[in-house]
Amino acid sequence: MRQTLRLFADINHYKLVIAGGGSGGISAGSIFSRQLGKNQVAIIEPSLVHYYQPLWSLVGAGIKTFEESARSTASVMPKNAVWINDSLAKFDPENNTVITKSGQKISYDYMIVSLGLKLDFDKIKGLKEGLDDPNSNVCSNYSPLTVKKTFQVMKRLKQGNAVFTFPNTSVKCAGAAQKILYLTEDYTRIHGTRSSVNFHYMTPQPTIFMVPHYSKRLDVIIKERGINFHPLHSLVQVDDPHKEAKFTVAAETGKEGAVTYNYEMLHVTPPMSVPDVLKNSPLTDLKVNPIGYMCVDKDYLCSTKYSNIFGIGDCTDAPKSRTAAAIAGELRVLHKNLNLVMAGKSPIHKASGYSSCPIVISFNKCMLCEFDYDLTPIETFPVDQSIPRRSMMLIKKYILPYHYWNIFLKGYWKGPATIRKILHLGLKS
Ligand code: FAD
Ligand code: UQ1
Repeated sequence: MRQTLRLFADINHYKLVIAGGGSGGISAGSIFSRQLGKNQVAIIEPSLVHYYQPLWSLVGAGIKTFEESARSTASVMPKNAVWINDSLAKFDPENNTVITKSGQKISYDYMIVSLGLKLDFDKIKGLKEGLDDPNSNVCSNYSPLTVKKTFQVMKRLKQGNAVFTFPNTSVKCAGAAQKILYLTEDYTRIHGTRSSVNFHYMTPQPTIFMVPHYSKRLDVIIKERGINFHPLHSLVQVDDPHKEAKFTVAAETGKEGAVTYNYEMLHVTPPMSVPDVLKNSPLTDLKVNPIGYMCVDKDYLCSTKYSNIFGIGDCTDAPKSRTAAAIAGELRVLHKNLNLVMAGKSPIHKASGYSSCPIVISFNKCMLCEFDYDLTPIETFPVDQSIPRRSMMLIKKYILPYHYWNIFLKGYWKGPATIRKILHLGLKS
């Protein structure tokens, strides 16, 4: 008891607390710490390293190095912000406080929640064992602990089945599950082994991509390239000693049951979930969303329960496609709405649900998908972006990484809406 009192004696107070210092937390922290001044914004982030996760699709194919995707958290921390290098252990929004794992109690006037998603490799039986064995052919671009192995597996692939999976949960960057499929397929063409390898893409979803404008084109691409598409298939077990991946097949296929595929390469997109600290907090409502996302108003991005709390990025229930690009769009709205709330007014600015997914189709071409909450394409460039292009690959490979570290994280990028308006002037309605 005495210990507890002593730990809670020093309550640090900040005007704005940001829970999680990933893509959303650092960029929002940059904007608000610039505006509010020194030591007014605290960012709670346990990791010493910040990753540019979108680069991992290219790291997995040997196009970029893992080191290029990582920088120290200290180096990306906004200079006016206070970095609390700890994990958040409890939200207490009724008292405008949070408690960290080490027992620090922190109070705030306003809070932004940006805790991202956690990877649940352990929800697939045998998957972790397969991933952990450096000599196995099981890999995943989704974690900093596994992404470096993908290129090793890709180089070893000379024949047999190459199997790529999508989980039965929502994920960050849904497109990344298939980017690595196209890159591996292209790699075997470049190295003369394509005719000895069978490619399989397995997903519980009914279509290859959720936006019809792009999935129509992807259907043509996979057909032309001889990739086998297996909708309504969920990975349930990996038996790496026998190089077997087991799937359940949904009734709608007419072949309900289970199937097993042997593999010489297995790339897994793991199931993902909301960090427990958020899932078990008053910021969610498991009756509204059983997954435990933070409940936000999808237009205004504020908590549906607490008017001084906002959510951004992968951990909220705003029905967008979860990407860093979506965060850029959310930042524009969150910035304006939180300023209104700070001035005692109600939020009025509405999010469109903009998201973007650069689907890398080969070593030199990329399809830059952009769409909103309704899955309607809203393309930045005045060309049909469903056509894979070299120019889009140059953007993905060179412009976006530079832009992430130097512009986005510093809070200077709020999505391409303005560029889109300029480029479309007179060309499209
Ligand atoms: P994150 O950036 O994941 O940050 C969450 C932070 O919360 C982390 O730093 C974590 O340490 C911290 N945290 C967790 N628990 C706690 C706790 N208890 N206390 C305190 N802090 C905590 N997006 C694109 O736009 N384009 C792409 O091409 C693209 N490709 C991708 C490819 C791959 C392979 C992957 C994995 C992702 C890709 N993304 C892409 C998605 C993008 O990286 C994410 O959508 C984005 O990083 C989400 O930002 P966030 O702030 O919500 O979460
Ligand atoms: C984007 O804004 C962004 O993040 C900040 C990404 O993450 C790295 C992207 O992948 C994309 C495509 C965008 C959107 C940018 C343009 C130029 C359309």
